[in-house]
Amino acid sequence: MSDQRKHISQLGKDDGVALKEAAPKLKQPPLYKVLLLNDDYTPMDFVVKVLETLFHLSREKSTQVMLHVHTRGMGVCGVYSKDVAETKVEQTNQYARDNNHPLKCVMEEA
Ligand code: TYC
Repeated sequence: MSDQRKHISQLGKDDGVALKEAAPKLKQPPLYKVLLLNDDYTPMDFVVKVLETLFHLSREKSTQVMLHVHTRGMGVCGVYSKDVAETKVEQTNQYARDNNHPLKCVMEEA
């Protein structure tokens, strides 16, 4: 019998071999921390404005995050999906460049 004929004769038959169903691969998409880096030149009030306008933090929380970055070297502005994090980083770095400040924003997987 040809190979093709054998396949056709098997159609719809149960040969007694139990096939375990593959476990569903349902991982949550990764989240990303958006981080501000400290530098010696960007004015504190500019950093606070960035946090208020681009990250929608209150004045109090923005001041707290800015001071954390100032004293510790870096700090988290927020945690987002990859697309949103990429946009926040780009907006922040562009806004800093437009205003001639060396402020840098980066992202890392949470
Ligand atoms: N270190 C800056 C200063 O003394 C202030 C600053 C804070 C800069 C946070 C960047 O991400 C930053 N003017």
